[in-house]
Amino acid sequence: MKVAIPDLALVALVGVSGSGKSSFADRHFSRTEVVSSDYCRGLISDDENDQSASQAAFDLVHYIAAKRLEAGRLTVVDATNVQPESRRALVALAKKHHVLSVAIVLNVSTEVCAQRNANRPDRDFGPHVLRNQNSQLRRSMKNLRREGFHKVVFLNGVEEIDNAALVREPLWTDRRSDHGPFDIIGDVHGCFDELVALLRSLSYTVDPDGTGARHPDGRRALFVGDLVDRGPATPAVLRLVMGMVGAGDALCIPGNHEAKLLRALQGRDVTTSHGLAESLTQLADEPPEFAQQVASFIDGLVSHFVLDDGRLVVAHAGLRADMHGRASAAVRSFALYGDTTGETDELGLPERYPWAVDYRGKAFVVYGHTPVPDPAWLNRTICIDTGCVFGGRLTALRYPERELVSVPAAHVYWEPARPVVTPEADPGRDLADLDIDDAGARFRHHRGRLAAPGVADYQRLRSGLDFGAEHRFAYPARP
Ligand SMILES: [Mn+2]
Repeated sequence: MKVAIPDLALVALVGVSGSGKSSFADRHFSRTEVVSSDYCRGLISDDENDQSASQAAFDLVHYIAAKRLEAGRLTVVDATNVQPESRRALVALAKKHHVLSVAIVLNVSTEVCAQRNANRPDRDFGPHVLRNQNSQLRRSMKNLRREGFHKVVFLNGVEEIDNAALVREPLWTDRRSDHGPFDIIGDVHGCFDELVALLRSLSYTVDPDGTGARHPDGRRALFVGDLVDRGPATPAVLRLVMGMVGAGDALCIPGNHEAKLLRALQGRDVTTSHGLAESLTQLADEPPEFAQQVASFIDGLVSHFVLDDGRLVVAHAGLRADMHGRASAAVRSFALYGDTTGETDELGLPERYPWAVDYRGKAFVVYGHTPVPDPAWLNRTICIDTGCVFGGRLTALRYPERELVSVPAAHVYWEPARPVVTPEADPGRDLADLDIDDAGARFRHHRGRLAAPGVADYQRLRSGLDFGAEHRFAYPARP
């Protein structure tokens, strides 16, 4: 039986004493990947069977597992895990470190387990222990999926356990082996003419029917999401991008506008503000199967990509370093919507933390989502949404060259809800809250020059961030 597990995950083995967890772990994982409660009990009390050391042993199991997950290492917890509380702690640990959780149940008859334990002098506990574990396991098996494990695998009987073949699969976000080169394209928002112009200026040949485009040197476009809404030609943009992705000429990640369009196409109840109504109207003029194709295209998009040996991360709204290549609802939410404060401002727009100011990761993070007048590198991050639909420009970042290429918008297709706000116009906000000296020490320009930051840099940053039609950044004082 083939069992696929993600190559970054917290794996909980679940089974009673004598079900063969440790030998299963030995066969399928390296010694350092397995954190065993017995072993940790021994580390603490010099006796792997000293039940009085169990609490301390599990503290240690969780501590080691946490350190491994933090480091991005697959971690297997070899313990009975037949009690809901013990599993709850593991699911929480996986969630905290944004990794997937897998439960592998070794379901072996009590007789076999009792027999195996009888052959081991160190396991001289009474039959009631095994009976208790077994009844806990029976009850557990029904609930595992509801407990929050991403994947639950049942191996029933000795034969199935012995014949299991584990296959490690990379996460969908993991494109580290893909080295590009890429032309990373910012928020298009239905601006088809500008997209075609940008692709041509990047030397792509665009098919006359608008169903594909390719680069003579095999470069690929990489769309940062928000292809749709507000602009005049959302279906045409989708047709071209879907064609390019299908032919291997482009990659695409989703933006918040795709996520909402998908919910609308699925018949869910959504408000049609921020340009969604325009997309739905335009899609209504297309053949019905096109909307279906769009829905399945969006549904298949992965929250973000880690590329080029981990040197490049692309996410619609950016991504904190500790979330790169990870998988959780929080990662997806950050990648699509950014780091929201949970507050809204006087226009009912979400307030956001300027995560890039605090970014200290090694990977370049390229993102869109928050329109800026001029893309600028900040701590190895760059926003390339230059507000085309608001009459700005459509911008691409060529990677690895890190050159910016832009085409101007032909029109103002959508009035921004919020005008450009400069610090002078908003004196109530104290730039000192940004801790300029600290953040500024890492303020780099893309030509590799370490620039001394000045208020001007932050004015540019601020005015850019405040240009967004639906976004506003909060500048909380640092603790
Ligand atoms: Mn967006």
